[in-house]
Amino acid sequence: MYINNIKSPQDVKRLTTDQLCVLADEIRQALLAKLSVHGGHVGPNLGMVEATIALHYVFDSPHDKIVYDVSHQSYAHKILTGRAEAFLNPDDYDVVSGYTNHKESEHDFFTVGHTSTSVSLACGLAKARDLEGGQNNVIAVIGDGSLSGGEAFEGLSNAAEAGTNMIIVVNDNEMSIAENHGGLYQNLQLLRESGGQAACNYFRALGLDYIYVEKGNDLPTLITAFKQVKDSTHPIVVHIHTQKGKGFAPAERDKERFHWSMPFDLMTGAPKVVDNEEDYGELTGEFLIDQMNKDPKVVAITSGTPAVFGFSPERRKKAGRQFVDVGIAEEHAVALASGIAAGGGRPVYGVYSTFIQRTYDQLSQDLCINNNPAVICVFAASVWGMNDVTHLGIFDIPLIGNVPNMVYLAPTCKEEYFAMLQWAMQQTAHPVAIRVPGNGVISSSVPVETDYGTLDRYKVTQQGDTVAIIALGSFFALGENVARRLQMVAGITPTLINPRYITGLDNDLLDKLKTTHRAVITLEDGILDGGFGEKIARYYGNSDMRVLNYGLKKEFVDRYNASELLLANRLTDKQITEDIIKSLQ
Ligand SMILES: Cc1ncc(C[n+]2csc(CCOP(=O)(O)OP(=O)(O)O)c2C)c(N)n1
Repeated sequence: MYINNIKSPQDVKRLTTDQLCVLADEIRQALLAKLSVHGGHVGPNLGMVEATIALHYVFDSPHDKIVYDVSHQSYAHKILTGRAEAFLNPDDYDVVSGYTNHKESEHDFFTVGHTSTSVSLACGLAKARDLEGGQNNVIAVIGDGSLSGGEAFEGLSNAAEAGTNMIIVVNDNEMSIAENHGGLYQNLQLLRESGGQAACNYFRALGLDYIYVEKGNDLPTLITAFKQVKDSTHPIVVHIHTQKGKGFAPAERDKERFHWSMPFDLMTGAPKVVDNEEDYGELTGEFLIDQMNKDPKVVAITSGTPAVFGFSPERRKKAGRQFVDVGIAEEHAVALASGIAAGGGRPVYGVYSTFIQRTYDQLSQDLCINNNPAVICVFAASVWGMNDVTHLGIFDIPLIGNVPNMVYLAPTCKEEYFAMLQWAMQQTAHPVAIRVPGNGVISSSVPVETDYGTLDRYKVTQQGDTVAIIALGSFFALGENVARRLQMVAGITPTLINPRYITGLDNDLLDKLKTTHRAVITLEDGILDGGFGEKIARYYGNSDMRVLNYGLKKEFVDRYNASELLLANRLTDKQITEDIIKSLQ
């Protein structure tokens, strides 16, 4: 086994081409063995095995610097740069992250997980090298899907002007997570079909040099191509045509399903665990298809992640032109939604909390200054969302909640979520974002309102005294538990409040609490700084009311255990109750 002897890229360089081909097979087997029990990005990594070996064979990492876009395709890179054990030894599977990680290896230059940034980051490394008079190669690897993000264009355009060494490997496997969308893909197709010879060439039009490699999974061909561009004195694109999921038939067949997968059966590809629990993505997709049938002006928008709100290939087909995938273009999606709303349409943009981080200016400028009634459903916005440091969903409250005119709602259960969504889609007075609960689908028989048009009215769900618990969205259930425990332990019947509106204060209610309550507790499923609870604390600043704010610390946590993180932030009902009792003494 060659794979066992690869401790660094130097060991790759010692192998013959035939041996490298065997190494590619071994890497593929190791990836499949790990991913089938651990889960992870299957298709992107299987397709990049040969290109990664060829890169490390030809270039001299870390002197030459390879920057991976998203870096979800960097598993083979990890294997070749001293981290093979994390793919060979089940006990070590979690020693490495699923993305490049600057803390993990000198061969990883950035910790990233969002798309379309590699060319910009590499431009920066190249600029720093040039300022220092360095001689190394800088290589950006970027997928065809990630080219649809605006930042990729910005990077390419800037790279074209740099005039020094910069190699951009475009890994074209003809897929984003789902199928690609956008005019750019006609040109990539033309380039593939013409063997890179077509006169109309996106990259050349920007001023970049260009070569095409049809056999993107053929090691000798890749080695020849990379040798050709090594030490280039100008920016050059190497467009390689690869196969997503290469070498595993189920992943070659169903590329979308195997972009990222939970553990699966190695023979059939079937998932090992079938999750039959309701989820908000599926429910939202179903709801929106129904709304589309009733109203031809309803449009669902995604930026390259259709599954986030249940738009499976079947639902996309059903929705027809009432569904738009803009590519991985979050900024455009927000502005597009604003435009559709301005034109009288009823847009609903479904997006993960972590990816809407890109769009602060579009939210503010394109959407909210213009006060257009677009609707945004924000998913995985929770401590129980994705837990990679690059994909955290705990920063959206300060981001979205502080833009004037925005109405950011936090439903606490399924019934409230759909009532809010229905209202948001019918009204024309406000841009509305909805923080889809992150604590699983909870059904409640408590009646919910259908009209949320009188803004910032909080709902008192239990009237008590002394202590008021204002429990936002997915933390409402935690608030209920604290209320019960406080009753049990201290005999206090607290007032329990579902604030519903993240973006505003219910001044009347907060004032009323002053007469019969000594402490107000706020709970939010996100970072505290700039968040919801701080607004309440500020409101009571000039009063005798004690305010305890509960939420997460502002920090970049990585691959955390949610229960442990909650405990570390004193976010269990027991800890909170203890604090309340102490503060009343
Ligand atoms: C800003 C941002 N939006 C969405 C995503 C989710 N996402 C991860 S990979 C991916 C598709 C990337 O496609 P491509 O660049 O072609 O790489 P491939 O997986 O096909 O190798 C998407 C949409 C992301 N990581 N970052």
